[in-house]
Amino acid sequence: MKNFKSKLMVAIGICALAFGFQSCKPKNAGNAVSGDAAAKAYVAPGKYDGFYNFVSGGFSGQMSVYGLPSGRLLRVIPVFSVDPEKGYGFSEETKPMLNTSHGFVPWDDLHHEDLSQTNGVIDGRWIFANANNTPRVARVDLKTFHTAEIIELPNSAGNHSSPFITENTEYVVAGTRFSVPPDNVNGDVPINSYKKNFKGTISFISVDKTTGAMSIAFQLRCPGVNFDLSHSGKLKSGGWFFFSCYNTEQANTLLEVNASQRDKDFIMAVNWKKAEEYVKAGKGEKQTVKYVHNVFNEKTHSATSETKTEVIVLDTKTLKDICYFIPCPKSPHGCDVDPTGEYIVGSGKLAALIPVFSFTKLMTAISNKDYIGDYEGIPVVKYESALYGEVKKPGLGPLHTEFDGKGNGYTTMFVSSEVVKWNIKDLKVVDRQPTFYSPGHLCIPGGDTRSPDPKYMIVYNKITKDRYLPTGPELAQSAQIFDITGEKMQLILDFPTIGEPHYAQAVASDVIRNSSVKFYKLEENTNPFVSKGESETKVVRKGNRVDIYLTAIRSHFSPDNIEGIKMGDEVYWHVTNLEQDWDVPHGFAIKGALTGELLIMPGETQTLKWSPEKPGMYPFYCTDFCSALHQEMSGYVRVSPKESKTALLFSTGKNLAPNDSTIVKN
Ligand code: RUQ
Ligand code: CUA
Repeated sequence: MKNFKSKLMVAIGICALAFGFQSCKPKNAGNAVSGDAAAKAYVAPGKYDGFYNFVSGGFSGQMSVYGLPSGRLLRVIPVFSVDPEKGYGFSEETKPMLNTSHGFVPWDDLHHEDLSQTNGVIDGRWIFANANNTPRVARVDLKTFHTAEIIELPNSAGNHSSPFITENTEYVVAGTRFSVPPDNVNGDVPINSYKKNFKGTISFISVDKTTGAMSIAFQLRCPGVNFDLSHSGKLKSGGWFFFSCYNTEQANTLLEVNASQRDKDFIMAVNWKKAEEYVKAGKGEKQTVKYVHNVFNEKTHSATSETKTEVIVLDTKTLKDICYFIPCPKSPHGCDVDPTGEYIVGSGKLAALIPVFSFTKLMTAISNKDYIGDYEGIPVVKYESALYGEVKKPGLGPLHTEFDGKGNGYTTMFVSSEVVKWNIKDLKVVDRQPTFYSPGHLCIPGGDTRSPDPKYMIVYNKITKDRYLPTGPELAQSAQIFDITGEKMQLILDFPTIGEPHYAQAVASDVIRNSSVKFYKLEENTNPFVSKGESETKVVRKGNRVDIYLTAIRSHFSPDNIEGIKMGDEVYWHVTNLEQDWDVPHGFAIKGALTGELLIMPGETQTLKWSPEKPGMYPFYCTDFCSALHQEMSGYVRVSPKESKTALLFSTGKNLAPNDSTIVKN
């Protein structure tokens, strides 16, 4: 309660400063929608949206895909959390995707996404996402909208400033939010030895140009601060990365007070080309660690999980010319780079202005050694020497900025609940519009790339309050679409989101939709348990392991009568969907199974593990309404006591030989 109060006091304090004790929230939410808004958001039935919007799911651990401007939910992609709807994390083939050095982790907190780029332009191949809690980075393949790969990050905790990519997707970069003792030393130390023992780490994950395969190229060992957000440079600043840092006080308790002491924290500028040179020159230390790398194979339809034991670490204290600190007022959150690569915007959560730094000035300051000192061995550039200028009185609680490529930045104001458009050259506010309420991230298609596609801007709000019909204490979070084709931003639609949205990205639908996979070719299926036709189906017992090779096609399973399963058996249902047509998945569920269902795409094989709990009759059925006779798509499996003599039998379309004593007589 006390904490909440003090937070409130800070907020009210800032409010009072800027607005002379007016209320922070807009007086009356109303609908704030005017004129032709409905027409602008309307996508006629049967018509496609012009954009895909990939929205992080926050504590749902998933990513959702919306159409813009309609706000229609198209898909939820399971990434870091198990998903009983799709069987992700429940099927034997997908379980390894959620393996970590801590074991199987069925959940995470997904905050940020970044679409792959070629020459600074979104290329529609992959989208990367971060797991905040158990540090990982995922790659989702946009041909299939499936999670293709997940890599764990050693020496990290609270993988928040992640994943952000370079202009040609050479690297995905991930900075740790919590500094912690490195993995190869004893972490069993007093918490108040923070200043001595805790370190920050930034990971550079390389991405294979053709396959997208990720691997940790190197890590930077940095001072023990909290890295919050990040963006790569572009064009002239292309070889650089920028990270916002807070808690430069290095507090280890009551951060809301103790990490808000300094007037300025930092943006850390990282010369990654230089870091690359040091790695090539063998300047990195090999550190023994343990992390896991999981890869999904589209031919076997199965994931494999591999444990890695080594990482290369560069020490930024001793290796000069990699990192520089730029002072940035007050607990910066967002760290954004404009499309030209010249301007770097830091958004101090507690600051009453937005500083805009100049890359050119930064370079001059560095070559002139225009420093005010150093912070743990890293030079601190003089604020004024890197500063292009400040946006004055932009609003309260600036968080994130995106760009329209026409010379404007758009910044969300968490405390004053608004989005503010400002001109990058003269730093004057051009327009401000209320949002409902307390916006976090925002997104313009391509808004963090060299070439934005500025038709819409979407704002993702943290608080929904009175925007929707009440649904108990918890309301769906709210996104709002603004038309930004004119000088003034125009609100055109609200839509609810899955989980809590943080960053989101959008791209014109043509960049992705034409390469979308429609179904998997059955002849290319190399899952070891595939059945390529009904003639290949079988039930095989080895000790107490039973493998059931099953097929699904409209509208039956083969086999659909199975007897001879016994108590103590471990049963593996390997279901192959024989369909070779778009949009004909089959589902598979069996009574009492302690997992989810399977949802099997055409041409795919997925496996459900089942250990029956008691003898009896167990129906199984298809869970996806696949044809007029979907309700007929079912079967029975008989489970007998361990010591019974019930023979192993399976069939489709004919009755099994009567199995004697167990026939129920009336
Ligand atoms: S955060 S609301 Cu990206 Cu996790 Cu800023
Ligand atoms: Cu297959 Cu319903």
